[in-house]
Amino acid sequence: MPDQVRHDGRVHFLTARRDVVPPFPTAFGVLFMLHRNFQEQPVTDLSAFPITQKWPAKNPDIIQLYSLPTPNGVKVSIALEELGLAYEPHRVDFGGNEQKSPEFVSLNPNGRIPALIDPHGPDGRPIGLFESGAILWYLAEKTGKLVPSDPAQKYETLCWVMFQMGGVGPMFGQFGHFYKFAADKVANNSYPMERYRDEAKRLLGVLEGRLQDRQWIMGETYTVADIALFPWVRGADIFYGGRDVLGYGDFPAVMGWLERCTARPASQKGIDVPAKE
Ligand SMILES: N[C@@H](CCC(=O)N[C@@H](CS)C(=O)NCC(=O)O)C(=O)O
Repeated sequence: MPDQVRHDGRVHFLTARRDVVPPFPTAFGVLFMLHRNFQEQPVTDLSAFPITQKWPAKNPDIIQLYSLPTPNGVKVSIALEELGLAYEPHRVDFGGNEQKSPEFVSLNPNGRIPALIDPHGPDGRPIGLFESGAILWYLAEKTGKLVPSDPAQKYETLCWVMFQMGGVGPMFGQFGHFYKFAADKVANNSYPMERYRDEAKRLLGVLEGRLQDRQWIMGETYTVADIALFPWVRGADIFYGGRDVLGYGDFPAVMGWLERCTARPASQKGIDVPAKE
């Protein structure tokens, strides 16, 4: 509907609907204004993001997530579920190498999931993000949730997110590669598998120490550090079948924490996102 401007001194229908002024300052007028604003807020334009050409947004006013249910992918869907933020998941098909398509790479030059567009980023403008740790941190800062408010605790949380991003993720990933996916390529050389197996076990030992007397990585508060880490400990078992070779039984505190993390309703919802069509 075109904008109406009536110069009768009282009624002003302006382009920005939040500026619409009702003709009478009564309760009815307020309702009238809210109704118009609710109905006619402009829809966010995401056309500046080429990824939306391949994966069109049904609702461009909510967060757009480009992902798969892998350990890195589910970190973001689990955080979004914990935060209760509305989002639209788009499935990126590795079979078709879609993560390397020009449209995907336009959002993440590294060609890996997850990536995300928040239509309501800093200053209310759309923002594109990649790297799961950066996305988790962004969501925590945006909402002030899943991170302690105390500055020192906040940076301690960031240390554990980095521990996952620089340690657990890459090392567990390489372990899975040599133990499961490329086992035939290293059949005559056990060194690569052993190297990453031992490093993964060492990292599990670090986590075991941290979780000795703590419910969560940061103690009483469930944070993005838990969300960054637990999908990898779960994934090394589920995706790589590494439970025995990594000696999960030797890490009882980690196993208890993994159970607590996985049992959370938001984890249960986020763990299979985006679902198979
Ligand atoms: N450091 C990145 C790693 C992302 C990553 O490795 N994603 C994997 C799935 S878990 C991927 O997209 N692999 C496909 C590929 O490498 O082509 C992050 O945490 O976001």
